[in-house]
Amino acid sequence: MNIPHHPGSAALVAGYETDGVVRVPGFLQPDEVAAARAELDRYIREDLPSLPPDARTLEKDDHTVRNLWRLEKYNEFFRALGGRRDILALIAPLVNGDPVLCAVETFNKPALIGSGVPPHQDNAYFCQTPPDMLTVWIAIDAVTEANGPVFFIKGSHLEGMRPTRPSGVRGNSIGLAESPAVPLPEQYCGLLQPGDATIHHCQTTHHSAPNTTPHSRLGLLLVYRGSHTRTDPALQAAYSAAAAATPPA
Ligand SMILES: O=C(O)CCC(=O)C(=O)O
Repeated sequence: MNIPHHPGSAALVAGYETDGVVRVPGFLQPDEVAAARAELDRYIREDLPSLPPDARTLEKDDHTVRNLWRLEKYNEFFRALGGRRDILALIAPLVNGDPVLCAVETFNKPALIGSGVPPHQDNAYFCQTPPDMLTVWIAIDAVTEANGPVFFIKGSHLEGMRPTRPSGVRGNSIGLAESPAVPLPEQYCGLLQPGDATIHHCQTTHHSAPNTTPHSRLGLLLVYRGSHTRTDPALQAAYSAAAAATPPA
């Protein structure tokens, strides 16, 4: 990781607090990206077939991986990555406390068939109060305008939780009841080179389009909360209902 003035870069913290999303170039070095990719390939090939269904969501072909879930539980390499001291030091000021690794997962967005992600706020899934929780979204493949980048609405994290509805999308079961009013050209598009990352707040509205290109758009996600957060029963009830409709959520 090569972040100016890390840990606790003032610019990074200020950008995150104002916008609810920041870009971190070079979050992983090229050799670290290559190691993560190799381990994901091996894990999908050798481990995934014998793991429970909650380890993944498949695309509509019922074969290609859309998401890997719970890598922190099922895989030592990714549990160790999520526990790296330099990463925890970067995250601590953003979650206003001691970071707890909650999830390591992927959004594979495979070539040609990668499905879209409806507009949502992650805290509809995480259900934490106060909302001191975030996602580090690391590009393993290049993310281009064409292959389904994630669009974020800057500042939306400051406006609280919006009404939700079940989306019916496998892997993203709960979405916003109403589409965001901000036009796409005014949203922040997370264009990334391999190893770059974005960090977004759990209330930041975001979404992505399907990938119709011949280029895969693999993202590796590390999710953290502050150790002081607690589950909000109202958010949890809405999430459980949506997840039951399209398992695993
Ligand atoms: O990778 C994507 O397309 C969507 C990612 C997402 O929804 C998230 O990071 O919470």
